Amino acid sequence: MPIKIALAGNPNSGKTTLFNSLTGSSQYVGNWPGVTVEKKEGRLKGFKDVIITDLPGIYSLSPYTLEEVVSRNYILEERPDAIINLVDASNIERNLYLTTQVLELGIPVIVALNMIDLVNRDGDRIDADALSRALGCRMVGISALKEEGTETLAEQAVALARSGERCEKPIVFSPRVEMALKPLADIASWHYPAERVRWYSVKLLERDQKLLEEGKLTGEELAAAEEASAALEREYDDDCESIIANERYNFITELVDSSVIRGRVGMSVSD
Ligand code: GDP
Ligand code: K
Ligand code: MG
Repeated sequence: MPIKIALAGNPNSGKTTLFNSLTGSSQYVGNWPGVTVEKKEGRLKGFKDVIITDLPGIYSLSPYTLEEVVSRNYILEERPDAIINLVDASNIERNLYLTTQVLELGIPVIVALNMIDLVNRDGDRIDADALSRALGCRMVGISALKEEGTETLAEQAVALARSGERCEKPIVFSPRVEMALKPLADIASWHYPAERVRWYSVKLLERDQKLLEEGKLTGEELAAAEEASAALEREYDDDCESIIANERYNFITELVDSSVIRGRVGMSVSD
């Protein structure tokens, strides 16, 4: 069985540039089953038995766009051995929103901080070790365009895929949200493998339509899940999807504040 590695990231994060650099000419392009979204796969240069899949560009793993559904179905059904989450490091705050979700899928993840050439050009500094510790996953700085760091990334991704080592769950949500997730995790653990319980409990809290349509839960479980969501919404006076999204953003804002130093900050004095 070949090793499968998926590339996931926002549109314009450099996925295709990286994909081309990693696979060279050994690519095949088709469509994802049933939809006209382009599917690109290729063999990793220098490795006989490693297949790279370029997933559609997405901002979130919610079920609203075709690209999101294709990406999450691929990840949940095909179970790649590892995910390379490509992050545009010059837009790190926006890009890490998807990262917090990818880390919940129960699949080994390595984050590639791409466009590091732009970060350096602007004199910004990213403390990749601090980010890596807070997110609980490996992290490599690269420039896909200049093909810098890409070999290291490929080697680390393959090693990660072979080891099957999963990331530690970052502490993203508040204690109150964690309390709401607890009964949902108990329900999810009856229906899904342990490593995927986190993903499904968050999706249950959000009343994710695609998940509810799967029909794995009993009526009683659905009612209990609904009550957990409704109770949280009463307390926050907001809907669960927004509550979860806000907590992801808060987590990322704090993380970026403490791990990214802007070289341009001093410029504002003169403009
Ligand atoms: P995708 O939408 O994720 O497939 O992104 P693309 O690979 O199409 O890249 C989007 C744009 O970013 C293109 O203009 C690339 O040339 C550029 N790009 C990709 N990687 C880098 C990088 O490491 N540094 C810089 N400066 N530009 C990059
Ligand atoms: K761009
Ligand atoms: Mg692309």
